[in-house]
Amino acid sequence: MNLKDRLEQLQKESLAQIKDAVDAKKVNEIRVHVLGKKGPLTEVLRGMRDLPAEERPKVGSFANKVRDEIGTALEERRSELEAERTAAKLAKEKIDVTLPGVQVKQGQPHVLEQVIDQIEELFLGLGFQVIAGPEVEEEHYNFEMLNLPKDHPARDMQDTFYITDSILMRTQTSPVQARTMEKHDFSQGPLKMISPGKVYRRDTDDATHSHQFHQIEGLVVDKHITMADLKGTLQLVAKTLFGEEREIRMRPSYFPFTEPSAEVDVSCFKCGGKGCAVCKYTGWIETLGAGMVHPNVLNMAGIDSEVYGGFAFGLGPDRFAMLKYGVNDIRDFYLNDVRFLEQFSQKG
Ligand code: 2NL
Repeated sequence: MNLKDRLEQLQKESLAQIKDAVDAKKVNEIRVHVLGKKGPLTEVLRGMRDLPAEERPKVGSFANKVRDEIGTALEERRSELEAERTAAKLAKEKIDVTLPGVQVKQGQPHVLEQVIDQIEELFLGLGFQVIAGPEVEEEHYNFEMLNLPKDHPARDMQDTFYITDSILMRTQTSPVQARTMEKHDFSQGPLKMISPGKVYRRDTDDATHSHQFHQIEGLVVDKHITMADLKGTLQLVAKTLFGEEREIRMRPSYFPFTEPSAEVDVSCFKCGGKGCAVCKYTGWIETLGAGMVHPNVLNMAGIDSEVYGGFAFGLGPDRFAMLKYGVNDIRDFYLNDVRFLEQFSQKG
């Protein structure tokens, strides 16, 4: 076969191979094989040495043409394959922007926080301060200052988490009031405060007891404070939390830090007072403890009980929330199972 025929054959074979190449790697293999130093084209060109001088330019120029055509075909196939690859990749990566997105769960304040917030709002509106204090407290502020002397049964080791002989987990939020009374300057106006927060009792947890729960205590101290002020304030608490139609009644009771003391009942929000399972067929639900601040408590805080008087009350947000939402196990508030908590979502 003469050189020209060999070149034509090489051209035909190469172009066919290039057309059939399935990927860039194959295209490159063909390039290296056909155009490379040890490839057939180089070999054919080397054979030109043996041609008569007058034929060399013709065959040489044909050889160049064949090489250029193969080079162009290689480049075209390469870019064609690359375009195919890009198209396939884009088709695979296509996203459907009309698909629904991943649901982001919307949280909300814990149900107890919601109840506490509502009470805080009410009292802020009445010009009370909201004051927090330490949960690890001195025995002195938790007990002595509240007229609970050393031998008082409420101070029993059995009921209180003691940390040392004189440091404990507060059993009520009243030490915050005791600390505030000590510091209060009556030339600046009356003392009006609530103290919401966590309290601790050495109790075995069950449906109605938790070793840690919440309390909100309120305290007003000024000249000429009467039990009517107390009753009006508690009336407002009952209506705010349980509805405008609610009434309250006060029954005599005993607390070491108030005298006189009262248990406060709210007319049943479920039956309106006619009697039902919620109020145990009495028409009333016990919700608060309250009273006029004991003179000893005022005097111990450095306030002259001959001049100043006050009222105080304590309520349990846990109990309020249980009543309001029909929760019958206090532990549900502290297990933090989202399926329970998300039932108290505030959104529409
Ligand atoms: C209840 C009873 C009460 C108080 C708390 C108080 C605080 C000071 C002075 C006088 Cl500094 N009293 N707090 C008064 C009466 C009752 O709580 O049953 N709470 C759930």
